[in-house]
Amino acid sequence: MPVEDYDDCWLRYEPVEDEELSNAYRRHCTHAYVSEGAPELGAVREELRRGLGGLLGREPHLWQHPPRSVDGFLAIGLPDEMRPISESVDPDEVRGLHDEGYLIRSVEWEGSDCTVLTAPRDRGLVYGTFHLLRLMATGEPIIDLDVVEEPANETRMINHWDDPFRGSVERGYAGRTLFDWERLPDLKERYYDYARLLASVGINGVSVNNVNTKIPGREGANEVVSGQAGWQLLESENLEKVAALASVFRQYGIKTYLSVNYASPMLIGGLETADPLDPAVEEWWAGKAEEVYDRIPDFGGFVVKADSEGQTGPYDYDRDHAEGANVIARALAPHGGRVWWRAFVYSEHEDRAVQAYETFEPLDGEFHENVTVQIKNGPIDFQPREPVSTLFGAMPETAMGCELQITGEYTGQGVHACYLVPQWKEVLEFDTDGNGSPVKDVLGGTEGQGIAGVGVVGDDPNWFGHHLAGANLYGYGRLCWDPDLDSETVTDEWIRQSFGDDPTTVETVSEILLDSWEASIDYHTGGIGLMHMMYNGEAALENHYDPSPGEWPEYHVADGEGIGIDRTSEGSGYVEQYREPVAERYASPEDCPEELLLFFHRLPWEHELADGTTVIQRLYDNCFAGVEEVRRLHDRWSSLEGDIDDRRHRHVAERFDEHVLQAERWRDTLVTFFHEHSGVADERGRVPLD
Ligand code: GCW
Repeated sequence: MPVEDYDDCWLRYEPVEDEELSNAYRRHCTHAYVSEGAPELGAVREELRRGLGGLLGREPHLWQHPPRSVDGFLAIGLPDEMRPISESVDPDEVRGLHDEGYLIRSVEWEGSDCTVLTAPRDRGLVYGTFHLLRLMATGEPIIDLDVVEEPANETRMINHWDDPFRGSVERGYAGRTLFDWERLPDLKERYYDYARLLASVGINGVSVNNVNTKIPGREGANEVVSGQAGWQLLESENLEKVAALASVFRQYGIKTYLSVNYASPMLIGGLETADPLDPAVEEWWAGKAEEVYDRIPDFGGFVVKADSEGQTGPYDYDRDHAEGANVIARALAPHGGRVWWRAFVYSEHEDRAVQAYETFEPLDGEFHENVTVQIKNGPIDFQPREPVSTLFGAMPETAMGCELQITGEYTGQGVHACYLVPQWKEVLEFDTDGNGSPVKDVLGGTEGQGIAGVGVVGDDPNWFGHHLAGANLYGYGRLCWDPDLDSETVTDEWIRQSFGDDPTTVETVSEILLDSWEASIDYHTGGIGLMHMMYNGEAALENHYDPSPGEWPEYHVADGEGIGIDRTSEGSGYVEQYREPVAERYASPEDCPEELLLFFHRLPWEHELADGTTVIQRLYDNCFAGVEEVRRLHDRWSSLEGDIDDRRHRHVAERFDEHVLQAERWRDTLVTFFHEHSGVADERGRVPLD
């Protein structure tokens, strides 16, 4: 296997400096009795060696039977696999846990302190092992443990937008794709380390290729590199490559998924049509599913982007999305597979926001049981802040998935520090009916539901393009597992495992992360509901990175009168898609949360907000405040020089330099744009700019 040099991220397992703590850890973890058999147990052993080897300076002694002559030991296995567990923990309690749950309990067994780690299934042992090592890596005690953990979401998936063969990653800011599709099925060590990172935060699914399986209008363009495109991963000769990756992920309890092109029956099967109601198409999908499961028995299923941004779909045959998805679902059902059908469909409606609901809500109950409708958190497209999609809570008869974006397409693209955990908390806590039905409960605990996050890794040595962006993948996984975790806890865990437990470092990095999102909203949007004002030109690197409000009049309708979109019943009517009393609150300019005001309302520039400030003045103030905040975070990071290793400190410091300049650029472009339309000067004399 080719050796690559890359970071360990939060799995650094730095030596425990506190002597008393490390002695306590050694007492309990120097000896480990780990059961045999399942591939996951290989992952458990490997992680114990690496984790305890790093934290305690020596690898554990792995036994094949209970060690008798020791003070303390770990017993890791399924309830009835070993006596230290079956005699200490009620097997029914363990079997009663969620399939992916686990239990860690301190017990006494035949005179020894035994830390039991057990679970109903092997992959629970993987998650439990990472939990135990996380406790030690964050300096937590491991005596008197009584941990019982179960995931809130069934599916906790990463959607890669990697273009196989081409090697690029759409909206990726961390180098090229991690997966070397030319060399696969040959494996790389880095694939295992990626699986470790994902499993350590409870991720249990990965779709390995871009949902844009065929670059529309550039037929042949992406074939330039090697004559193959994303949709061709479903071709027989490429399935062994997918199977090889699946064999790595399997060891860490992660299922592999593929993004497929809806016209695959034509592109791969040579059929004349991909009409979902055509028997030959039905047969083709069934045959293809058979072939995939022959090679990958635990394959997760297919992710489909259809009738969206140039990707073909059932509309080509005047079929609806349920008919479109169901033919693939029927093919996967015998194998336990699932279709993740994306609801990111918009085109003809003048208000893009209303379309997904109008398209999918009427189809509630029409999708087969093994179809999950995958819905972006907001009605537009991963903007710094959006209202939550009206579809959540509107399709009780349909399995739902929430799609979040871990890569920062609209929040600074791997250059700006922008921590998205607070955004995701806001989405998951959003009460869909004002009566205690938060999104997290709409999604949680139901077969086939869950969360899919657009991936962030690439082959950069730091994996993420920005060291602080690693916190987004970490936080994403932790929130998928337990959306009740608070942002501060998740942030603290990541910092301690990534940078150590120096109090100043922990406090400062936490502050930088937790304050970065609101700053990003302010300089990218003005902070009161505007969005989608970015450059959308051909230059890929600037695309969605630079400001260009003039390009998108339909997203703000700024003119001499005012700004904002009337989405009330007088306007596009989007607000009526929410249930009462949410709809009523958003429909009133007085009651609508200020941070979303101009998304729901069109207001005069001089409209007075609750504190008497006008809309225009608030826009100016927020844009300037956003830049001030970035400068402050920049200085906070500089103050850590010497506390964090030079390599990472300099890496982040350089990006903060660019971050300040780019934030200023957004501010200056937006305030000039607002001034040109409003003709209203800034009360503080900053606009018009000199
Ligand atoms: O976010 C937008 C991006 C596209 C992406 C698309 C989608 C993969 O600009 O790059 O395509 O949405 O979610 O399908």
